[in-house]
Amino acid sequence: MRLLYNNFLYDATQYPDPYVSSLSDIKGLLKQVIDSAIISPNLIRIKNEDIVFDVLGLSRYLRNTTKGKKPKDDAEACLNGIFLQTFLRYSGIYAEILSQFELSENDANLIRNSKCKVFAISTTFVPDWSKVKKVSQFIKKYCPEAIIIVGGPLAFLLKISVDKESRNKIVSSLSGLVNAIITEENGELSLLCILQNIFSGNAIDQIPGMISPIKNDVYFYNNSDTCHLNTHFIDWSNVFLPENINTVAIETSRGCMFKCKYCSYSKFHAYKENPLELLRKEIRSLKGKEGVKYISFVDGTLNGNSKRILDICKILIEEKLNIPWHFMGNVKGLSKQQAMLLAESGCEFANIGIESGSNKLRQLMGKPIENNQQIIESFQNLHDSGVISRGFFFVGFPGETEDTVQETIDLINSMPIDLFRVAIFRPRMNSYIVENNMKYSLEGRGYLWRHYSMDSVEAAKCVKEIFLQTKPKYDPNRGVYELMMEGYSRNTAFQINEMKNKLSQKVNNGIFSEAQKGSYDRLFKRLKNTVNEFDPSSS
Ligand code: B12
Ligand code: SF4
Repeated sequence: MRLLYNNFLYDATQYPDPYVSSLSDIKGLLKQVIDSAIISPNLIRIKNEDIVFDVLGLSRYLRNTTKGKKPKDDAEACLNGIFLQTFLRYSGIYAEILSQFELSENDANLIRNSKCKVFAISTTFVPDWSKVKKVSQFIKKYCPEAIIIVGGPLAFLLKISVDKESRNKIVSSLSGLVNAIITEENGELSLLCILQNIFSGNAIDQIPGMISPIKNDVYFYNNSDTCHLNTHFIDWSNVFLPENINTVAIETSRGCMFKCKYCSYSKFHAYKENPLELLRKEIRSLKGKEGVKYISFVDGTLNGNSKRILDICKILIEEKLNIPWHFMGNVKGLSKQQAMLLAESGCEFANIGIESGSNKLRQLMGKPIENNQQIIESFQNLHDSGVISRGFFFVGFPGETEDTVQETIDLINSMPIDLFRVAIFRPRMNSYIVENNMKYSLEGRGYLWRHYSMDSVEAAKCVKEIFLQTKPKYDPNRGVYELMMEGYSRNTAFQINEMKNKLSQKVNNGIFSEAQKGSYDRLFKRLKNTVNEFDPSSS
């Protein structure tokens, strides 16, 4: 719970905004955002207990209180490190992955005792530079002679969108800690070049594609280096997966062919497809890989190219991999044939960006969806083929009003959707909308913003309204998928999630009053029985 709050506070206070005059203003407004939206759809507070849960936490709590067992947290293998490790191996250089996200005391020992003195930090999941500084300080503490190289999406932004003054500030803050910042879209070639120079005892302060914080000099390539996705595939039989990893990520293309105006990803990454023969080899290498229960395709829009997605499904079928998978995609071209092949090849979840039930608002967003009928038909196709459909919406794009929110509610209630999520709009740095903020009278960042038709506090209230006025199909983070990963059957996972949603809806509708107490208690008891009927922790 605290983590969630921290994320919110962090986000807004990081970028104090002209339209709120003081930190207490920020905190006050944030509290309104949080109180309006988050407690209801994502979390539930259990009566007489001062604990707030998401659905996975709740199911574990109910089980643990009766059985006293503590389940482990599973995790997904992230591709940033694995991809670079694979690339370096192809070039004859051995690299080890130290940690996916946080560094622990165990890592401190590894750093201290390691013979290796070159460390690469990836910024793939890092939203700001303070984290890079913290990680570099951690490494230097245990290995003062470490050579630290930073790369990935945040570093790429230094080249393409950060002004000179801000760039200098960032770079100087890393002076004495970081030896090279690779600013290429991919950066593998620069990394290889730096490593070769280190191994042959040469200086590394003037390599194309990097910034040297020591000299505060920039050596950009004129053209971006190429992405090695076209020539390399990840051979999973050679990748070490820690015990808690049950899902592997696969990327078959980079960039996205669409240009939604709120998106910060597609703008700088031209769409590139990986040859499917490499995918076939990668899939083959996964066969029999221990511990892998799931595949997560991380392409921006896996089914954006309607012909290619059929070929991908055919490869999965021909290779008889038999591992369930999920993807992020679009309704465009999601025909009966596509849905059938998705199902036959093991696709379990289709995560589809819909964003809004208003045709007009979607057009303003530049979302490649023709009309609500197209959404309904494609979800029907998924439903008929047995793939779980999960629709993603958000509230607050400029132009959003109470009426467009009502259209979203009406669409969710009228479409054959299995699960959905609704988020509050967040203006993303480098998206079209932020770069053209004047056009929308858009001010603010993170979860604190306002524009000509709405502000984030109102958007948060609308998220809650959508949750309260729709069927109980809301799927929070750590929801149905994670319950299934824990061993619950699809049916049971859906039941648990629905009951949690109904409970949250009742709580928000004042069911805690004495007169309605019985209804809450009955529902809670049923939830408890369902959770305990099957005990995944013993499976
Ligand atoms: C999948 C995904 C997730 C999944 C990850 C699950 C998994 N199993 O991997 C989940 C849902 C968990 C997730 C979460 C988040 N994500 Co995310 N995610 C992605 C996504 C779609 C794919 C990432 C990926 O695997 N790419 C494939 C790999 C091979 O590419 P790569 O990591 O970019 O690495 C290449 C280059 O960047 C470079 N490179 C990377 N690191 C380094 C380091 C060095 C030294 C060098 C030389 C090169 C280099 O080389 C690699 C090979 O070419 C990207 C968007 C995208 N399509 O890339 C967003 C993306 C990475 N996510 C993003 C964000 C912001 C987040 C969150 C912070 C969101 C949030 N607010 O909670 C969280 C952070 C999670 C955490 N715990 O810290 C942003 C990052 C922006 C940035 N850093 O500037 C991205 C780019 C999306 C966006 N909005 O633009 N995410
Ligand atoms: S489809 Fe998704 S990844 Fe592509 S531009 Fe739109 S939001 Fe971005």
